[in-house]
Amino acid sequence: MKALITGITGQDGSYLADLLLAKGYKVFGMVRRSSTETFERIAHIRDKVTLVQADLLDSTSLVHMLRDVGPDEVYNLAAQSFVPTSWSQPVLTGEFTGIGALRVLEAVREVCPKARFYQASSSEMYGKVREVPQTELTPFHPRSPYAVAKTFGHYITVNYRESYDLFAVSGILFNHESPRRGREFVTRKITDGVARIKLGLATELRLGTLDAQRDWGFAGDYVKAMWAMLQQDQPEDYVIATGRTHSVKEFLEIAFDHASLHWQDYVVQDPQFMRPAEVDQLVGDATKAREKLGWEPEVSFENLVRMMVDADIELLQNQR
Ligand code: NDP
Ligand code: GDR
Repeated sequence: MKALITGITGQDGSYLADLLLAKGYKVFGMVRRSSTETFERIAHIRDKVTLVQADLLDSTSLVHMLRDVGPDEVYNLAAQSFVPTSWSQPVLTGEFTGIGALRVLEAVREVCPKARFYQASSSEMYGKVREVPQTELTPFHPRSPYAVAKTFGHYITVNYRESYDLFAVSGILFNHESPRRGREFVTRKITDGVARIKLGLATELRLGTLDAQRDWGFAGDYVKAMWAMLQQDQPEDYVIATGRTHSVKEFLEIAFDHASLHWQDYVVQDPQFMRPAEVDQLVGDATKAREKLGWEPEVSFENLVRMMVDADIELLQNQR
């Protein structure tokens, strides 16, 4: 089996590549041209995957890539994925995160319509939530240009499935984190901050709202659900979540406590990290995934936080 992953250099792409290699897939990864390589997260599997240059903005490059690879499965994980950047670069976010998904779907329809397609949709689409917890049937109310773009990506996936009979599915994933998470996202920002403070490299940690709540899981668990969705008889959409919600404050408490520190001594609230619009209480109901995919999250919230703190301390110690 051949799988193509867009966004292989990102958090999820790297975990998905690990999973698919372990299952015996030949793994191809789409990478965009850059003056410096961004292959840190796939350094450990660099000789096991084949990288192909293409860009979400360039339809021709996507068509050529699919012709060269001839994939059985396509996972579209590439996107501008940071919510605050979507306010400062809304058009670019729409192009990458929204229309980018359409370009990949169009290329699949033209080149390899029998390939199975996965779209990385997001709980951010629920935004100003209509019900708690959220299911596959909960209406969307996106609250950022990122979420609006993801909502387009979601519906265009559903539309291509219904219009062209593609095996196209959308995974509505709630936040998932790991030691490979980008450092600007709040979880990694905190665990990196704890590690810096613990090792005497920083004296404070500047954050936005501490009352925000999220349904946080472990990325390594979530990529298993992506794969499982493409192994079903019928293409359907699934919510993937833990069903539990925690505040930024709770994350801080566990992370600092794990390093024997008190967060109140170091955390400073800074208006520059506040958002023009926040989402409400995001908490997912993954009953369908549990029943149909047999999927369950394995890493608890507490263990996720501790895993990330340990990894960041180790990383910084090794750099000394
Ligand atoms: P990351 O930000 O870590 O990775 C994004 C990837 O997209 C990178 O590989 C990046 O490449 C690539 N990319 C961005 N723009 C382009 C482009 N124009 N052409 C080609 N590649 C591009 O995201 P995650 O791994 O966390 O998330 C994966 C997907 O899942 C994203 O679509 C995200 O929006 C979505 N999602 C994530 C959730 C989460 O909690 N992590 C939850 C729900 C959805 P480069 O290395 O060159 O920058
Ligand atoms: P999110 O993740 O917006 O949920 O999107 P992020 O970690 O950026 O924010 C989570 C919450 O924490 C609050 N917060 C801060 N956030 C950041 N980044 N930096 C801070 O200093 C800070 N202080 C408080 C935020 O206000 C927010 O409420 C992630 C991305 O991976 C998306 O691509 C994905 O679709 C969703 O998760 C599900």
